[in-house]
Amino acid sequence: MRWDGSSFPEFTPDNSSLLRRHLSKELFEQLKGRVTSSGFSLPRAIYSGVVNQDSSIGVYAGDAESYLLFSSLFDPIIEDYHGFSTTDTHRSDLNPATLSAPNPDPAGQYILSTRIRVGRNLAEMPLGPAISREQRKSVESQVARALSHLGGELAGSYYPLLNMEEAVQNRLIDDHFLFKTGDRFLEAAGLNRDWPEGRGIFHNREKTFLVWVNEEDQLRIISMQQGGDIEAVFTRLVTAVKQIETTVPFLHDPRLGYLSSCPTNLGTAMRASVHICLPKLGSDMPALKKIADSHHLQIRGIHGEHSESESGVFDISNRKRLGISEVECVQGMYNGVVALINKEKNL
Ligand code: ADP
Ligand code: CIR
Repeated sequence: MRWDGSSFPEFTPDNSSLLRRHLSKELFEQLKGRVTSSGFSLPRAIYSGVVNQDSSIGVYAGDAESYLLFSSLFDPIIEDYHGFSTTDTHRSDLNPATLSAPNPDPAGQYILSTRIRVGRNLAEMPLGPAISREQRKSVESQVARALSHLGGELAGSYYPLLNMEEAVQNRLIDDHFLFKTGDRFLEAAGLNRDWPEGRGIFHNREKTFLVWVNEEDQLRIISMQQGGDIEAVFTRLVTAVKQIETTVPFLHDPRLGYLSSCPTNLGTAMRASVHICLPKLGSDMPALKKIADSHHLQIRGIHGEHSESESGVFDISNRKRLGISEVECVQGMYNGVVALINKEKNL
């Protein structure tokens, strides 16, 4: 499907995106002529959701100003997704001491691996959908330089996608370390322009600390390891994020927290997940969904967003990221995972 952006888009009857729910014809007409200082417009913000009618959200911001200029669309979407209203203020807690998440599966029967990531973007830069080629290259070099100063367990190397052998790239993707190529939602959002230039991955020797550069957000800072030691994964992430922020100032808003290109990632920009094997519960999806919903958890497939589960293994993570602290994101995921394991044991 193509759309030239000049008139209110058509939505298919089965479209269940937040874009469709919150964009009226009147609102479209009111906002369509506005342009931010980096040249971003409403048609560009919603293009991904218009050409991908199976989008769950369907909008992207091009810069910090997008969240203000198009707030009459973004605010209701943000409230719908995160339960965060225009009078709420985001809060942060990156103190591992306030997290209580002892390994819920010390025998290693259910949890295959734990991963916690945050998205970050650079202050004074447009977000990915509106960034220029030169700005993107500048982000890459600033981030690669900052990461080269990390020491101890976090020390590693930066690997640009541009020079990477295809076999190496595919192996990293299959092993859950690297982002995929050619995501159609990102493509339509303008996030894949000039691909693969400016993109890359940094990781330490053990691949327990990784940074994606210039994918959906300029940085995705990731801590991951085998098994269910959630506290260790969180502690490593916090140590890294604090160190990186001393050299690379991040784009941050007093009300919305860390700013991201997708409104689902505002605030903490944190997704804390486990890959968990639930063969019995997983064969009764309504029952699994019911427990997940009661803990505000999202269920993804084994290769991330828009992928399927395989062999009873699910990716279970916090759904909300804004209006709750980082510790609350992880604590919520932990509490839900404990409930899921208990249910699986009793089946
Ligand atoms: P993101 O989490 O960055 O929003 P995705 O959902 O696409 O993006 O996931 C990115 C990659 O991380 C995928 O390969 C996915 O399988 C992997 N992943 C997510 N959670 C875990 C986990 N707990 N253990 C191992 N890999 C994981
Ligand atoms: C959609 O609307 O389905 C896609 N644009 C992805 C939405 C979820 N956002 C995300 O993973 N950052």
